[in-house]
Amino acid sequence: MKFVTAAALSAVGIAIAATAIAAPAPQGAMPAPTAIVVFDQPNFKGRSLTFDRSVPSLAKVNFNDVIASVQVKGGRDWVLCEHRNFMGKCVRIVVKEKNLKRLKIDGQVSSLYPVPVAPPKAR
Ligand SMILES: [Ca+2]
Repeated sequence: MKFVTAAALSAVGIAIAATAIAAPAPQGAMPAPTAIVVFDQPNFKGRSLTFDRSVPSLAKVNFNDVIASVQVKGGRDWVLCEHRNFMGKCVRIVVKEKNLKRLKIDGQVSSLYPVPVAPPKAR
């Protein structure tokens, strides 16, 4: 039983640490506004769309598996995921990426969300 207690305490410690990382903003502050511009060509060219909130399915906006470069507007990073509902391989974008081929996720992104927030629940 002592082992179980130690494991439970350890889990609490991890949860507290994760909360501290996910919420660096002052207590009560809203997450900073953010947006991301996505392009279907490298170097911020081609067809583009702008998002200011999570997108569980890029297919719904006719932009599935085409993103080649991205530019973040605002103070929060964004995470791009290979499959819809934030599944599969995911990469974090800081400021911008002129060619997603460098992250090996070009032409594969199907969902995206801004951080720091908990990953949105799948729908
Ligand atoms: Ca995909």
